[in-house]
Amino acid sequence: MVISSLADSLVRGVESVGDRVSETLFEPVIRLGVTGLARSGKTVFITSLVANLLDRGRMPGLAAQQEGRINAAYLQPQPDDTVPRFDYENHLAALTGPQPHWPDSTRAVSELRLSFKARPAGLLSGLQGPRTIHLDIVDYPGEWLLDLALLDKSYETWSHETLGRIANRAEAKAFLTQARAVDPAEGHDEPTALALAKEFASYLNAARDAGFYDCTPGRFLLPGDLAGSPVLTFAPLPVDGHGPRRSLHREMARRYEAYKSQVVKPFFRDHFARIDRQVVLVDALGAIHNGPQAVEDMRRAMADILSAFRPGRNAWLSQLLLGKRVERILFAATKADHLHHLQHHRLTNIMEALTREARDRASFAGAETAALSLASLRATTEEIRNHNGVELPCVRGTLLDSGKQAAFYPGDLPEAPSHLLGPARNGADNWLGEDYGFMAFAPAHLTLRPGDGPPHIRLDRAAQFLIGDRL
Ligand SMILES: Nc1nc2c(ncn2[C@@H]2O[C@H](COP(=O)(O)OP(=O)(O)OP(=O)(O)O)[C@@H](O)[C@H]2O)c(=O)[nH]1
Ligand SMILES: [Mg+2]
Repeated sequence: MVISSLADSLVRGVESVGDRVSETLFEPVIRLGVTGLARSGKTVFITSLVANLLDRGRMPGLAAQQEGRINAAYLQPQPDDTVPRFDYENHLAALTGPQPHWPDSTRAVSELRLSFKARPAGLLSGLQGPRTIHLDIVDYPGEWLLDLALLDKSYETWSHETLGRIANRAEAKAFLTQARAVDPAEGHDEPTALALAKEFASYLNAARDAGFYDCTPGRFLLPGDLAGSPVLTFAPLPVDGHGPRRSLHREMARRYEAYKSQVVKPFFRDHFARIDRQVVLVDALGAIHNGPQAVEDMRRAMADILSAFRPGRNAWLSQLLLGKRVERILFAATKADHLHHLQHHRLTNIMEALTREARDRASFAGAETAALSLASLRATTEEIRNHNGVELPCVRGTLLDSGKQAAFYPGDLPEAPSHLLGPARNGADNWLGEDYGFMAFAPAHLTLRPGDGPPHIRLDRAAQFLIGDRL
């Protein structure tokens, strides 16, 4: 343990000296991390952000653009040769082609480099020519951040906590029955271990689909080329003490440790430790639609995610980061085009309240944080409809399942966020007096003018907060 953290910090030290030299002498690099739980809108966000940074006609909120300082923006080969490239062209073609559709779900880390030629702001502007600034965007699943909590826990503690937390979940029933039927002190045999791991993975998938956020170990959901390998063939078991040699218990504990050192740590070392700016995408409207429990879950997930950015609590991560920290974190509620703009400030208020609570809960100090609501790709138009003498602010779009046009009123979000967050915290089963609908819209047909990116809501403000000060 001591040796590995020393080695890690050495590598990190050498890297950061290199980073610093190239940053000050040559071309500055901003590494922007984009994360969020499954289906929160990461792929659409990155695609539309890049398209709108290349063609900036709809980015008035980006100061460097407004001040006419960006001479050019273009895609370049990314710096990391072993990380898959973010499939920008295909995702953009899906969203803006003749038959617009949402891109497929993506299940791995990926990266894209966008470079700017921009003149510096202020006094230097007239004196210096344009500089090149690189923006490396890294897309990774939010579940991988939640894995950080495993590093502090032994297999026994993790088993105990996990089994306690999932005891009453319908999705976990089959797994729990199977886990109770084995004796962890018995000798290890591979078919038993495999069967347990498989059932646990299907529980995690069902839990994620049901809207639970605490679906770790994260790699069980996105195994990629680790599928079937021993680091993903373990599960929590009702264990006591340390278990006899060669027992199922010992072997499970060994694999859990291997997962930590060979899956979790490399992710933090290779990707996370180099991020300067971070956006956390949250499907807040989806959670509100799913009810108070889902909102409470989302609040906890935000706090847990934030605690990964406050490495003080984790000795290994603090060593790795050596005082370097993410400078800005944006929590963004996605898919705001499901609401008429009259309600947008209410969604933003809810995000702000959630972010504040997450900061308090993680007793977070460090990075600058902000919250806003946005739509990466605006799929609706607005209209006011009269319903029984009441004017309802609606949105209109093409329904995803039937392809028909429909107007939709999602419900009246409260002016005070506490009217939602209070019941959520107090364990209410449903919202009193109000139902919040959710409708899946297809992306709209677009005819883009030259120089314009795809239509969005507040993507320019998100970009200004995340990178505006460095352009
Ligand atoms: N109306 C609307 N829907 C959106 C927007 N962004 C995302 N969506 C919806 O959310 C879904 C998920 O978006 P993705 O960008 O694929 O989400 P993701 O986080 O990359 O999802 P995974 O790769 O599965 O983790 C899309 O298929 C759309 O249905 C938006 O700006 N407006
Ligand atoms: Mg994706």
